Amino acid sequence: MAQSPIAGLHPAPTRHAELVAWVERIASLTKPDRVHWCDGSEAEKAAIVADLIDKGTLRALDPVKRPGSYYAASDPRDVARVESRTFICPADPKDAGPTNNWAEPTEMRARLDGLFDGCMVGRTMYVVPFCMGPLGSEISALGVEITDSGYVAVSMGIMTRMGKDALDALGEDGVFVPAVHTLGAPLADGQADVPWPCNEDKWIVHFPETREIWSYGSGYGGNALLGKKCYALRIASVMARDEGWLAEHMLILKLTDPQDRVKYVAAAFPSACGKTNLAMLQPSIPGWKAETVGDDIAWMRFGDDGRLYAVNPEAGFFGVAPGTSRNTNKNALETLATNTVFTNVALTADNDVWWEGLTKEAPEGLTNWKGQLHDPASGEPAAHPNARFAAPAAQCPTIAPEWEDPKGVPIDAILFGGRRASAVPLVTEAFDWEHGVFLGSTVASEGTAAAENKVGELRRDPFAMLPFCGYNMGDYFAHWLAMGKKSDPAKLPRFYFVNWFRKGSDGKFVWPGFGDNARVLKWISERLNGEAEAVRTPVGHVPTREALDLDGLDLSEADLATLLDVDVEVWTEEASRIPAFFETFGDRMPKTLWDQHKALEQRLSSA
Ligand code: GTP
Ligand code: SPV
Ligand code: MN
Repeated sequence: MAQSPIAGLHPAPTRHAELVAWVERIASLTKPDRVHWCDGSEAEKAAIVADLIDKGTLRALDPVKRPGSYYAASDPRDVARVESRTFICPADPKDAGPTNNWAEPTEMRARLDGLFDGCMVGRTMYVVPFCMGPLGSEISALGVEITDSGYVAVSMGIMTRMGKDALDALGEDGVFVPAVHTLGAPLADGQADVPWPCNEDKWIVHFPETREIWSYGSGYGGNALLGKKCYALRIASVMARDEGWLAEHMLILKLTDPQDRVKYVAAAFPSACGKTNLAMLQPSIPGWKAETVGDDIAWMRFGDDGRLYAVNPEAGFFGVAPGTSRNTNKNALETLATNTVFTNVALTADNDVWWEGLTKEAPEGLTNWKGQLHDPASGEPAAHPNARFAAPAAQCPTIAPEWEDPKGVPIDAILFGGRRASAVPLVTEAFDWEHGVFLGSTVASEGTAAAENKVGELRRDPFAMLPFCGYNMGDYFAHWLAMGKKSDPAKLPRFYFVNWFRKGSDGKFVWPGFGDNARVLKWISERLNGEAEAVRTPVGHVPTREALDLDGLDLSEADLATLLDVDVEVWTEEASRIPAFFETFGDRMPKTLWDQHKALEQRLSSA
């Protein structure tokens, strides 16, 4: 083989011929100045960080207040996932379904060939081997991300098991998902770099049939850290469909009651709707303990005992900063005391970080995420609403001892939720698995800053997977229904629908949320034990006033009515909006869910 002119391409630290050939192919297409195979060591991280500090991408935070931590501010045009630029490209558009953008795969490949040709000129190409899930677990899966962003390489080191161990796990012929990422900002000879290179044009592309990922033009979050949404949800959901498991946008939580009885809970809430916060919850009720297994993604499969086991495929938290405080989520704050990368938060005069909600008043002399002196009178926030932290999960004070257990944890309850100012009660229990799947399929939520869609506008986000399902969502519903037939009904988790975001006539949240969400978890846990009362309503079982532990809460009778009463008129209207959504899936929509809709209408009309 001819020696490549690209520095660092040879020798490769692996005998995996297919991997080496792929890296050579991508290098000859993208034409980087040099190639670096990441080993995941501390020395390597220090070297990449030093280079990023040199370029102005990262800034070291105060080494006493925030050891090992860095600050980055993105280009203002690169602040969140870009759903309009995200594509799922199977041969048949029907297999992508009505909720995904699709492009003909041959045409898309030709387009990508053009975009990636020379895209890394002047830059280093990092080869980042990673493992999603605990190393050595049967549930885990391997990937290799090629990226020309040092920030992405460092972030992947926090968010995944990255480096030599993952490469070793691949051996000489292990299966990996190839993921190519570029900022789309080649540097001509002598051209000065910018702190946050990116391209106006962005393409986040998935080929589910060949299990490949190509990402162009963005350096932010889910667009660029390809192990996360691109692999662990979009590609993994396709693998899961084919292999009979589930890849979900869910937190995983361990709940221990005062009698030391343990329940494991998974919960799917749309982006920026409370997963990280519930996963790290500090219960406000005495005797109850909550521990964290995962905050964003769950991979679940049935064990030999017929129970559904979940693992967190990630090794870090990429969480929303704004709104995080001692009062709302002290465990998150303790997690990010060290070794954290903050992006698009505000910088304090003494070289620490700040965001809206961290403290009541903004400190003097803040630099906002755009690099300007913050003016509190401007009405503009100092931190971008989608500002985030990347921190190692192991640093979380409430991390569960079993969070890396290769067999996962057995799930007792699956929660759905979203931001709903009206209609949806605090908590509802599904009648059975099929009704639970129906509830998941109809999730709607008010938009957040996590993606570029309109903030506040209500949209359907079934199973909180709208932006993350790698195939036809009608088929996805059918897959969930089929999963429910794989085990004894008594061993299946039960489904619940929660809503922390109900607003009163004053426009304020009625429910205190955060640590008080433990009260809802308590009811769920007691329901699972057959100990708590409920009212049967047309939409499901809702707690009686007495069954919900409201001790010490200041809620009026009117507040409780808002939180717990099911208004038949409002729900008849809600139900009438479901068919238009279901119809978009045509013949891919399972009849079972249409039957569920009909049954809901019948329960409403006879209520
Ligand atoms: P992604 O990482 O985007 O998938 O989001 P997430 O679901 O993990 O959301 P996260 O927990 O980061 O919450 C997003 C925002 O919702 C933060 O600003 C939180 O402070 C706020 N939030 C979370 N839980 C509650 C709650 O119980 N009540 C209220 N009112 N706000 C909450
Ligand atoms: C989300 O948007 O659901 C996130 C952040 O968790 S990102 O990694 O950017 O997808
Ligand atoms: Mn998420």
